[in-house]
Amino acid sequence: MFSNKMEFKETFLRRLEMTCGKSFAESTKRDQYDTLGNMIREYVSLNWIETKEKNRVAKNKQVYYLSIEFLLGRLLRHNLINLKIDQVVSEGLAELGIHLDEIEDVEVDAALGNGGLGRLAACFLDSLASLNLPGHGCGIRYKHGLFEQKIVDGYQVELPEQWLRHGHVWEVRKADLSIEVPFWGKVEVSEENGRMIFRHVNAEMITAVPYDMPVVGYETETVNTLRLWNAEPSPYPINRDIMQYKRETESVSEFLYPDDTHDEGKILRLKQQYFLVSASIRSIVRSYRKQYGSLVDFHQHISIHINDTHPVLAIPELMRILIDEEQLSWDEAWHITLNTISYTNHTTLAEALEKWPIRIFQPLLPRIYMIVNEINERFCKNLWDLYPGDWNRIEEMAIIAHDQIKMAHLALVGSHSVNGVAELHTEILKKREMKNFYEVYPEKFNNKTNGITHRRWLIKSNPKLTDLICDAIGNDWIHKPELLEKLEAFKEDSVFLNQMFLIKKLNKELLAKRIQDQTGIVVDTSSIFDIQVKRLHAYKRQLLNILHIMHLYNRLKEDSSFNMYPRTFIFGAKASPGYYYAKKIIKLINTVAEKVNNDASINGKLKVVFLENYRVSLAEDIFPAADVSEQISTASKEASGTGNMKFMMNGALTVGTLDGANIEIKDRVGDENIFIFGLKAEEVLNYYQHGGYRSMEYYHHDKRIRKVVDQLTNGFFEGVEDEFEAIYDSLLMQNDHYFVLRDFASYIQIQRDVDTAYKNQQKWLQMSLMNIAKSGYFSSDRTIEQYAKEIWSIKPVGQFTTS
Ligand code: GL9
Repeated sequence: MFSNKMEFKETFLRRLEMTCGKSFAESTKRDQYDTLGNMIREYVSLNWIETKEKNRVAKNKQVYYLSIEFLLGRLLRHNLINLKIDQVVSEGLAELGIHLDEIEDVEVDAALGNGGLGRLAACFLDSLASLNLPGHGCGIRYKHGLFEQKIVDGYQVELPEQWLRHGHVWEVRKADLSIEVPFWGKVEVSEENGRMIFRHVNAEMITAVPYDMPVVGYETETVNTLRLWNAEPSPYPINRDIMQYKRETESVSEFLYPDDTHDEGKILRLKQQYFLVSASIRSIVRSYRKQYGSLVDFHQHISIHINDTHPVLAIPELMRILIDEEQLSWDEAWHITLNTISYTNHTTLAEALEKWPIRIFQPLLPRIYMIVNEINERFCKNLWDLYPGDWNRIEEMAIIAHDQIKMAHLALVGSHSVNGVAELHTEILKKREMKNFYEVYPEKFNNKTNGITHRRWLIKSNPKLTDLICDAIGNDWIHKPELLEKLEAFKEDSVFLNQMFLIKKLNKELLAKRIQDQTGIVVDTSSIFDIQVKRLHAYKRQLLNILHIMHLYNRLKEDSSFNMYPRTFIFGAKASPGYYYAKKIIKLINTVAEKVNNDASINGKLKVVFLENYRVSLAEDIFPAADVSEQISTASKEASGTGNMKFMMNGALTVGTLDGANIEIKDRVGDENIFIFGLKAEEVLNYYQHGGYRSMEYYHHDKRIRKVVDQLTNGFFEGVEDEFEAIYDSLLMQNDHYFVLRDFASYIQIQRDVDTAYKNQQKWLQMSLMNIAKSGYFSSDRTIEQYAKEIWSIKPVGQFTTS
């Protein structure tokens, strides 16, 4: 399409006129973005076709990653970088008087996910393609992704997100590959030639239309596929009010995670799950049959991974196809299914464990229910053989009990591999949460510590640091991120350290500008940028952070000689719309910010910023500018965390508890390059099990705690005296479930250590360097290589690197 800058410019201008019907001079930024995006998508289409063909001819085993969320963010620059044409394009555009940054800003984030779990899926796709592995994503094309957050008067307000309003240049609609997904109706059972026949009749069909997106690998010809399903009416609905049918149908792919606290919402959520699973598996089976005919060796050529339990109906759906359509026996079908499916658990929080009442499940998915029931009965029989008479254990482990279907149990029984997402998390699954299952199936359990793609989170988001690294150690680390360790050799190199300092400073200036544009707050770029960005949740303890800020403010007010290095505390967080307590924390952060930022008497030593609408594209500006990374969850609660890795890779130092992947970060950088505080997981779990914690004692015995807790309700924040009662109550009346007060003193202390450490600039930069140097392990390339080898048994497709 183009092989140099001249050709690029010519093609771009011609395409712009042809597709927009305007002259270049008349064109808008959006016209330019659309033109460029379409050009790039077409640029990869040959390799896209080629990749599919290569896989088919070589009969490579393929993996399909089923996920209800893919938090992709923007794709233009990411694709340009992976194709290694970002420079040609940006120079070509510059000669036309266009800044690539401005065009990039036209692109709305594809926010088809809530947080860590969805972003992990997006990082995995990038690593699969970049490692030439035959792996594809399957998800839902939500019309509205994660809500847009506005902060109004300190409160979160949610607006529907509209990423498709102007179309999406990266997708290709493939209506001819649509699949009909059946709901409701009933199952007629008959016998023919000695075989049971199951017919799902009177079903209401929803058409799943695939939209394919190319997933471009870095510096390789591999282009994998992300297939997102759109729900549309089937052509001929019978006996239905057409408008109502259309509305009901389209609602299946309308919103990411609709409210599931009511039965109505529940039905929709379950519909989404089966819709994703059925469309994906049937399209996999369709192309498999085309190539191989019979399904008896399916598991030899196909691996299906379920990202948490949301797609767990993949198990009964595959059973259904193998038994009802392929006419295999139960045992044959079970063998294939078990060996095809693998499962990742992403949390041990009880409220996240999915359970479906039979009264909802059975009428909506009658045949699938029968199969789940049979899986359960066979499983319970096996348990009976293993633990004769142990009713309690069997009841606890059953897939169906007390009129509910437990999705995690189905996943544990119906897959050959179950993994946690960090070492501690996997240990907690084995020793506690899934102890009974670990006893029955020890061989299924394994750990795969999460990772992040260094291509987006370092190369794309921090180009200056990337250049510095390349100048120092060459480019090999891009393909083998563990080679970042070579940076250790620069620990005593003051020129190098000074360059790191200058780059951090520049990145802080960029963020400061953004903060000022967005909030009007002016921040001091020589202050410590101390950042906590993640979903808002009680267990993540943004509350601990803000109470500590209140404490610092009190110290500054009480004692004019209190010596602290100036700090800018930055927050970004969305609260689930129905999560009352989390929303109160957002209001508290904004209330503290208002008070602190407007108090001239503290000489700007303390600033608090809440950045609204935290999302992937904003995150890309935040991580490179951080000095301190807040990873302060109650130990045992954060399964892994991935923001912790993004901060580390950009040279921020972690203030963290021994939770999730923080532990593995500490193991790699060493105790001297991280700030660890607070209760350990064992201690937290012992408190939960045996009691012994009384938050009130900490309140009474530590006047620093008493002061900040009292300030929540004593009029310290004028005009909002009643606002924070729920927070006050959670800390004292409800005995502080997340140990905020228990960890408070140790948090104050570690933050003093941070203050001291930062004052020694050379030392700080060395610590920062060690974090970057040790971050290679946390590339999702390492994670994906482990999945590929240890779970999926897939191999790279013939290496055909272009350069
Ligand atoms: C999560 C865990 O809470 C995180 O600790 C983990 O890093 C990610 C990815 O494995 O998964 N599980 C989970 O349900 N979410 C996670 O972030 N939640 C969201 O994605 C909103």
